[in-house]
Amino acid sequence: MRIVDAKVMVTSPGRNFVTLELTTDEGLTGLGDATLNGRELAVVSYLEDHVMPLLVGLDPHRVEDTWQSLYRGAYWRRGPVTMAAIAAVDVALWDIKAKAAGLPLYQLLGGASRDRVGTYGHANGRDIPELLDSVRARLAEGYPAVRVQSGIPGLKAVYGVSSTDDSGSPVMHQQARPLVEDWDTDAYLRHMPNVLEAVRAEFGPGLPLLHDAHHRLTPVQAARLGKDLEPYHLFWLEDCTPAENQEALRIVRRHTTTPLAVGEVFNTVYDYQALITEQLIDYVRSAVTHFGGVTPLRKLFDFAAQYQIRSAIHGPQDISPVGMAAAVHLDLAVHNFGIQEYSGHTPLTEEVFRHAYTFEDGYLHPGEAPGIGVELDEELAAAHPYEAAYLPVNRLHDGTVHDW
Ligand code: KDG
Ligand code: MG
Repeated sequence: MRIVDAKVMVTSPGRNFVTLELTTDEGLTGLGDATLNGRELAVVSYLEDHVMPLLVGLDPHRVEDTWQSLYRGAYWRRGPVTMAAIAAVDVALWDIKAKAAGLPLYQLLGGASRDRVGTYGHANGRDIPELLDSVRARLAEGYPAVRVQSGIPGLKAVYGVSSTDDSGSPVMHQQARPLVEDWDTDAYLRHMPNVLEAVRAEFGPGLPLLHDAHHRLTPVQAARLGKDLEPYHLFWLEDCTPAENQEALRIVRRHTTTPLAVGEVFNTVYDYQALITEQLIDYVRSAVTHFGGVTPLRKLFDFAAQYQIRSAIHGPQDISPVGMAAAVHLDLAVHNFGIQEYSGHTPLTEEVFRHAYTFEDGYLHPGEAPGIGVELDEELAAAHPYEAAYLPVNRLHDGTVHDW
């Protein structure tokens, strides 16, 4: 079998998604997600100008070899643009291989290690009463675990909190420049224990609760937050410090038993090296889409398993249903699965990307369709073309740019 065609499509059924499609001489097609939120067109160019011309004529069964040649062959390794492009190729090749075998992808990854995949949903509120309502809504939808994000008194805008969208997805502003949000770390650190206290008082000790600090704290601030939240027994505290500095987590870890989750902006195993070998974290959070695909993410999970660290694949709405499908196959197959982030997609997105994976009573299953189980409606996708959209930027009260 040979690859005879490669094309990349950008569609915006509510937000932008980048999809690679590979076609073989036997008529099989494979899809891969290459969506990099707010920088989509850079990945399109990387694929169209530098990767797709190299794929035509290759044997699609050579998944590992193709991955290695794209990673090592470019000389310029790593980085989100490169790894999103490689991820799309990797997932499209796995899709073709599994379709050729007539099996759902999870069977090629060793088969199911569990019956269904547990998820967490997002609850947001501008204040505590609104957050409690949002947690109630997630529980009514069946979610077994909930991430809680709350507005902070004195701040106009807070990450993850939208007045129009209760799904928990960060707001994308359809305009030429990013919106500016405000931030005050002291106010946040004072308020978060009240938030968790109120949520625990309302929903009891048994509900797994997560919180995302979104890289906004210094190591010592993160250590304080972890300690202050210990009475509320978080499932995890996510991205407490800026991700570039692995050593920061040593300080945090020394001071708190709150479990730590890191990695949604990481793109290779090297970003995790000290975090895993020194057991500084409890969950690895990379997305199939941003980590170079199923091939390296499987290796990361196996490496993490040696240190009792579990998987928690990043699954915001800016991962397309193609990336989500690949994630759910991995979730079902790996032994050290932890939890899957999931907040669904808009009805229009679900029409553009028809998928075999299902979400029932808070649990996902990849389905039994051969491959990753996603079909793209190209006509509908083309009817919703790319729209420039940026994540907000974050500034302190004096105007200084802060981590987002
Ligand atoms: O594009 C940025 C989002 O993917 C990110 O803000 C979502 O932090 C996030 C999460 O945990 O899902
Ligand atoms: Mg996050």
